[in-house]
Amino acid sequence: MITLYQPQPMFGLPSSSPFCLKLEAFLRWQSIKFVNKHALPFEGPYKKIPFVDYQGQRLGDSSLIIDQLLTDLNISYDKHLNLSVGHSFAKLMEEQMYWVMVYFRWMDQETWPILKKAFFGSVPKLIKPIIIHTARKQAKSALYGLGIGRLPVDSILSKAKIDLNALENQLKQSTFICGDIMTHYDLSIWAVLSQFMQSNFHIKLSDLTLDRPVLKDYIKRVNQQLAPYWQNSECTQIFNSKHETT
Ligand SMILES: N[C@@H](CCC(=O)N[C@@H](CS)C(=O)NCC(=O)O)C(=O)O
Repeated sequence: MITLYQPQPMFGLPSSSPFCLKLEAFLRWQSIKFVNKHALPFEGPYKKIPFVDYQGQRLGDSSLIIDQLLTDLNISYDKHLNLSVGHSFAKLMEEQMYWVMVYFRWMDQETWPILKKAFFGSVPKLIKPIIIHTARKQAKSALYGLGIGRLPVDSILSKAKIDLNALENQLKQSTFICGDIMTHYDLSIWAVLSQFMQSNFHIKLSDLTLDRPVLKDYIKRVNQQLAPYWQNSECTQIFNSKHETT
């Protein structure tokens, strides 16, 4: 039995972290037995969420955990699938688009108060200002280090638009990112897109996806694949076939 550590559901999604959402989706989809425990990043081995207890060890990093499970459970994909394409787009979403999402959650004056309340609302009053100040400073410094934090907003958005165009063009050619069968790479992509296309936390990035039927249909296809594994759980409205993407 695996213990999956992640924060509580938020913003109309099972997780406001794409990495947690992806890992939970993977465990469910592969019918791997697990229990959810609420935790914060500083408790994890790399001071990030998600992390798991698995076979007596505490492991961090969602991709490393999934790779370990793929090996241990002998899960392999059909040779006709283009796994390199899946890997590349999953990384584009997790290493690039994720940070654009972080920027528009943490640095935008309109969204920051919403995020602050949601993330830090339950922190004790006495330490709340310092915790909030430190967390935002860390986000700002990470974004500056990556370069995104140095760009004007319009440039961040136009770069994100090019990335979404590339994803959309690829998905015009196949049902899922590697071909006709869903892989864990789809879970990476879906989990990031969900943060601004299926969440009730609207950020500027969400506006870029308004007129993108290819991405919307793709999200619905992944939702459909996952829906049977996500019953009797919290925040499952996205798996309802009537749920509308942004
Ligand atoms: N590569 C890691 C990324 C995990 C990650 O960045 N998690 C974020 C939440 S979405 C986090 O814990 N951030 C807290 C921090 O950086 O201090 C993975 O795949 O698990």
